[in-house]
Amino acid sequence: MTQNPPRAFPADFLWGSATASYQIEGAAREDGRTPSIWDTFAHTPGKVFAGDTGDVACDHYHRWREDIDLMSELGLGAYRFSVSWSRVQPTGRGPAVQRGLDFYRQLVDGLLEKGITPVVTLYHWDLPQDLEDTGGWPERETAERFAEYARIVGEALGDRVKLWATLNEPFCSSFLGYGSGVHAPGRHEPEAVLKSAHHLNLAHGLGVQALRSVLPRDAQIGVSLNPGVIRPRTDAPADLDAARRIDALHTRIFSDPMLHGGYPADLREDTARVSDWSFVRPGDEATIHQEIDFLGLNYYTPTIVSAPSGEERVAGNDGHGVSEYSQWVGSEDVEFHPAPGERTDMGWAVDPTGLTDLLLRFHREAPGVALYITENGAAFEDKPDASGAVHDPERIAYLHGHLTAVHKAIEQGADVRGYYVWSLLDNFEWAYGYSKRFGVVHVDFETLERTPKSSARWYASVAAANELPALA
Ligand code: GBH
Repeated sequence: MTQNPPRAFPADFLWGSATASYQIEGAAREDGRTPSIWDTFAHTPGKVFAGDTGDVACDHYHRWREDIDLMSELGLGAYRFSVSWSRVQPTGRGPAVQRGLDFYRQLVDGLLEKGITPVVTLYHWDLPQDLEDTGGWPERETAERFAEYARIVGEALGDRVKLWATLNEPFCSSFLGYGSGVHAPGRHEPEAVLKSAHHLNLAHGLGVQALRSVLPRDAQIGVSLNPGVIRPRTDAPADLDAARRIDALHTRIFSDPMLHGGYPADLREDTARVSDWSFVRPGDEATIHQEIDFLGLNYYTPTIVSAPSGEERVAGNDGHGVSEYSQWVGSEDVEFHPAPGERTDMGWAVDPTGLTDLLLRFHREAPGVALYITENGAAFEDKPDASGAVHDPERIAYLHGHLTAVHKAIEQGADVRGYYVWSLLDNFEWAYGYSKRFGVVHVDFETLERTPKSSARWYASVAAANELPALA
């Protein structure tokens, strides 16, 4: 058996962990916070597994000091978290709530005291319900409100936070929120998928402008996307075409306007019977096309597609729950196939080669833009043993494989500056509630006790060495 040689990472590589506000904070009705679309959705019977909600979640809102101590003990150098819009600006409009901003200020100060670099994501899916009530992301006004919110948070934290991302995975907000409906707000409106994608893009562009206007010059501004790694099942032209269509919907609908200044022509053609795209106004594509300092990439598993074959298909399974509605507007007949290989508890195939491919794609497409893996990780059924310890060798193997894949991309020239494991804590896994555990730290959802899993110790040792060991 050949052993992998140890692999060193670049100096200054950031080793971090990531979370999102609705998934960990709880305190849903405290200090002036109003409901977001996820509060409404989770409290709607039948939408989330077992009726779980984020009302308490990991109670991070009250236990943030303990969580910072955990990161510090593990020696994690960076922490990516998101801000709850409705905690800071309760109706999504108008003046900010000081207590909301204070929470994030304290958190940031606590991180900085321990030498942990904070990375703020402004929007990780929890739109203030009031903004959904006036139409949500399919309405242009929502993008304008986002820019105002971005400025508020930028002004409040700009003296301390150097890394800023506008959105997390706009694909999920639009395609899963307004298409398949497995995410909040749970709507099924084909044209709204495209409109919301456009307004999320616009929110990004306007948000970058707003941040630039209030942040110091050395602030690094970017976005986290979850581009699909779409693979055709065969080399047959019809399968290649299916892959092209899904790549346009999953990835290029965001990355093309953000990085290259315009929507792909093939996407407009593929969706012509759903929309004439008249919601794109002159100048919008230029607004979306802001210079960014980094591109955050979230990766979990590749997607295998084919042209319609008449075989049984994995209908509407978006990897976050099964819906009878397809989110693939204009390409509803494309078939999705399980990727080969070992699977995580989400049913997602473990395939690190997709991560190397993804990094190299954007290394080529966005030369000069720093890359971060802003999420990567796996769900497994982790349980404490009799002694209370949690052993998760599958997660260690997953992380080892994917960090090897990151290193491969770096060797081939990709400018990867950091990696954030998803997630620091087991948390509210959206439509799956608390049934899926992505944390490197185990959370007992009865007692809220945190226990680092063996993967947390392993990851800490990699971070400390700045080098990937051979897998024992
Ligand atoms: C991320 O979403 C989230 O940012 C994070 O909050 C979440 O907890 C974490 O991952 C784990 O789920 O079938 O082609 O429609 C990842 C969501 C799941 C979206 C897989 C794309 C398959 C795409 N992704 N899904 S498709």
